[in-house]
Amino acid sequence: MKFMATKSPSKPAAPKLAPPEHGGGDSVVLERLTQKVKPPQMYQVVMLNDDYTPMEFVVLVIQEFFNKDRESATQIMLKIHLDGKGVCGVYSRDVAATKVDQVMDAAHKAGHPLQCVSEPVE
Ligand code: TYC
Repeated sequence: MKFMATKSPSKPAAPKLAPPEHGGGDSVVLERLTQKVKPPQMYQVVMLNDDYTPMEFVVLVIQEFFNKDRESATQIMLKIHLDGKGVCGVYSRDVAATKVDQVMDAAHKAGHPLQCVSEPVE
């Protein structure tokens, strides 16, 4: 089973220009409005602890899919091991979903029960 927290995208931003104003003459004034464009919702990829996946496998997965050096990957793995879960990276929704798929696929192929989810960042 795949776990992915999603949120449907919000409506596109309003038009950037106010309607033209006709002042009686030939001229047309295009008034520029303040844009209200919000940055996209970001998603954190959270890896969960279990009792069976080897630590070395988790370190290699974090290095491979989250572009961490061995030192950082080991620290993240140990945090997950001790706290029950840990953030491996923060990405746009599609990239986060791809990372989850890659991790779950690698774990499944290796026969490990490693679980990974993505969730919106507050
Ligand atoms: N708890 C596992 C063990 O002791 C190691 C582990 C760490 C597993 C992180 C999963 O996401 C994980 N072998």
